[in-house]
Amino acid sequence: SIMKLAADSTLSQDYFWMGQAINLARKGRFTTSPNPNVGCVIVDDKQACVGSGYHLKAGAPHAEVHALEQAAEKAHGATAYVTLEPCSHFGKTPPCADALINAGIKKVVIAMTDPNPLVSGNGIAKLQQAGIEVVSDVMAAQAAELNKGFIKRMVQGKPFITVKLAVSLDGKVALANGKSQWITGPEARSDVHRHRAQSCAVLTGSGTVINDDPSLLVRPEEAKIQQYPLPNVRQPVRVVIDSKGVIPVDSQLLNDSHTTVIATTNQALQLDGNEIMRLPAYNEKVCLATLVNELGKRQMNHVWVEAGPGLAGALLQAGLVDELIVYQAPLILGDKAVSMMTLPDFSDLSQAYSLTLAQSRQVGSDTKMTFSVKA
Ligand code: AOF
Ligand code: ZN
Repeated sequence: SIMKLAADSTLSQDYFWMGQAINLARKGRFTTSPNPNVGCVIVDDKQACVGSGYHLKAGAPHAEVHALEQAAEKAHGATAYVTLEPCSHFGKTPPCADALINAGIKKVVIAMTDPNPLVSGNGIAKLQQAGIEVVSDVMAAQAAELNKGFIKRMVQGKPFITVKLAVSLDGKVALANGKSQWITGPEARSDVHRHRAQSCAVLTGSGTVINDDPSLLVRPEEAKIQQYPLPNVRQPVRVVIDSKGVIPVDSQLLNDSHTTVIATTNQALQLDGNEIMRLPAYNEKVCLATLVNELGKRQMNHVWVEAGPGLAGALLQAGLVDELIVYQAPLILGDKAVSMMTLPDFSDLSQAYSLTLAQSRQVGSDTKMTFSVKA
């Protein structure tokens, strides 16, 4: 009950401070990859915050280091709240567990263990061996939500894949004649830009490039992100699946100042100024599973897919989709229009893909639905 929660002050304090640490961690969401988002708050025995920080960029100091620097001697005897188990390894920076120990921290509250096999429990063990009390699993689900991509790559070596669809009320993505621009409203389009900005890669197919000639870049003025302009906001890598190598050489995404990766089975394809990723074929097209593994090897945590019904359906059938984000506009396009996914003709309802609705909210005049997809 509420009374019980209020009486159990340590528990409510832990939730309060971890909530603050998670909010801080979120500030790094446009910049930390391939590293995770991590926040840290240091609290003294009078429940005053004496230091806080978050991880901004791979190679730069970890969250704990910023918070300890701010706390200085006040860290002695204090409690540190960290959204991820403090690291125990020498990476681009020295171990945070050592920094916490050396600063005289008395207690460390952690949201979740670090899935990085180099750390994974070693950070907690190191702290405990130094006599520090460690409490774990405080707001674990909220912390994990922040690092879905990092966690998946650490555990499975592959990126987390989100497929985005903009559909009408009747689940259509384009008219029969191919016209599809602006099914959803400006607020939904801004939201898409914010997702792109948090992704390591934006994946599309040759059909989308041929039909729409998109740039697939994050346009800060459309994303409406408060932190923009940040010096180190990075554009996601654009990846185009072009199995046969047929996209026009004058396509926008081949001719701007950012590099595009073309995934192809065409051994002869040459493109100046962009990267060609030659992949094995599967049913005469790029093998999607190999592509996804390759993106994992390139340290991509989160891949955002903006593609037509063919690629979206193929990824779903290959069991490669982790999440589906559908923006549904209050428009009815009719049964001659193009459906959102190309899938085989099912004869039994048991063959249908069954998703789990994780979140639903209104974005402008559209509805945004987030579904998790079971592998
Ligand atoms: C922490 N606090 O703020 C972060 C952690 O190459 P490095 O030195 O930056 O280490 C990267 C690894 O450290 C990363 O894979 C993850 O396991 C952990 N990230 N750990 O204690 C932080 N960003
Ligand atoms: Zn660290």
